[in-house]
Amino acid sequence: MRHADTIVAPITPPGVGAVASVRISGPEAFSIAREIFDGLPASPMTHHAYYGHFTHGDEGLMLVFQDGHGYTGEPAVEAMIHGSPASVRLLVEAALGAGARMAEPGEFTLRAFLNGTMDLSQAEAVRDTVEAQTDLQLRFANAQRSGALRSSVRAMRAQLLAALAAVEAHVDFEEELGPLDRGMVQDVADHVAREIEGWLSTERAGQVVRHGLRIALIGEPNAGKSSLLNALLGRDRAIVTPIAGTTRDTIEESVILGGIPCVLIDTAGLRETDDPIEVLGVARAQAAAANADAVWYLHDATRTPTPTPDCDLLLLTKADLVSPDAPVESGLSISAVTGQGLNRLHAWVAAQAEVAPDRACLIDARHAPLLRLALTGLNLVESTIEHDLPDDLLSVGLREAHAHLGEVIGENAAADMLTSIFSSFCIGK
Ligand SMILES: Nc1nc2c(ncn2[C@@H]2O[C@H](COP(=O)(O)OP(=O)(O)OP(=O)(O)O)[C@@H](O)[C@H]2O)c(=O)[nH]1
Ligand SMILES: [Mg+2]
Repeated sequence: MRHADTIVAPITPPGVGAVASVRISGPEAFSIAREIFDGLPASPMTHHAYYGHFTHGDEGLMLVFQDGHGYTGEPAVEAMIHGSPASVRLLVEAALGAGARMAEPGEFTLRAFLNGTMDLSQAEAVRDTVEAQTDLQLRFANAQRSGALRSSVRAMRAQLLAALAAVEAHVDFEEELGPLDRGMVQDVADHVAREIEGWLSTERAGQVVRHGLRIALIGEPNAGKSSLLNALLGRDRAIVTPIAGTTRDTIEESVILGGIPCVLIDTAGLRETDDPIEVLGVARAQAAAANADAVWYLHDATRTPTPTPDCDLLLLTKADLVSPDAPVESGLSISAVTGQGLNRLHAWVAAQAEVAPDRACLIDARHAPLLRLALTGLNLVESTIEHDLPDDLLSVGLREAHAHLGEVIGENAAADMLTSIFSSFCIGK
């Protein structure tokens, strides 16, 4: 798709820096660049930088991307100037005066998608890449940006399309072609379903990497919840005393555990009580447990074991007070005093985001529901074969799976869907 207008925006963050960059993209990018900059030759080479002076009073470099190259896939330049807010503003104003229009948030990437330099899953991964805060977020975003999901989806769609063509040919020309090879259709449906299930098995890890984990620390009074919070934070955040019922309100703190951004929620110890303040605290603790992604139940290992309520991980606290010969209960022994076992808590969190080393991961919440819809189409194919129903039902199922997979990569994407996806980008992306 060719765009009629030329857009401009800073592509570096606002504020003071050594260097700032402004991108101009569209059919008039070079002529506008020439009006505001004196260093561009008559036939600039793509991926080359030219030095010169800008009419607004700065000097710097102009990077050139010829049509079909560069980020947006259309003629574009990127000016590198001094990172002064005034210089950036004046350069953008000069470009606007020369006929450019201010770019909307995400509009450069929208053009890249519409010009075919990337599919929708890669465009989403661009957003995830620039927003990545942790190593894992960056690694998974990079895998998706390099096209891991795209190539898998395209291969699946090609197989579905081949099966669909065979089915439709038999529906239309049954007499000439004889009966359909349903075994072939079944094989394609099985194979694609397995591939989709492989992706869906990474959904939780992807969500954990993207959004992190909210972990509620739950247990009886004095179990050591606040001490564990402090030990994992590495600072004295919550009040710790030997008095049972010290913590009343919930206390939330962010911390990176095992490379994953976590929110730890310290809570009031669970017990029957007449103290009206503590009653409210216990209710908050129960609500925190219900709303968390994971519940760690802490039990004081120096006390007799009690039935453990439903939880994701049982922690036996105060391991430093327990003789090494004491019978070992099932659960992870930790000590907030000596730090014993804390590294295993980091490992437990990291394991929540684990996928096979050669696997990319579903990181965008938009993708898993579409993949599940595609699976529904494949289920229709399988039940049609199983119950020996007519061939047209095979077409319906294959078509459905093909279309929903297409939505993942933005095939035939509706304008309003694109608007909603790209509006979540920042200016200049
Ligand atoms: N030796 C030892 N003492 C600990 C450890 N963890 C906690 N304690 C002690 O146990 C007592 C209770 O600790 P807290 O962290 O306040 O327990 P809590 O679960 O937050 O208690 P509430 O807020 O009352 O529900 C304090 O005296 C702590 O010093 C540990 O690992 N080793
Ligand atoms: Mg406490």
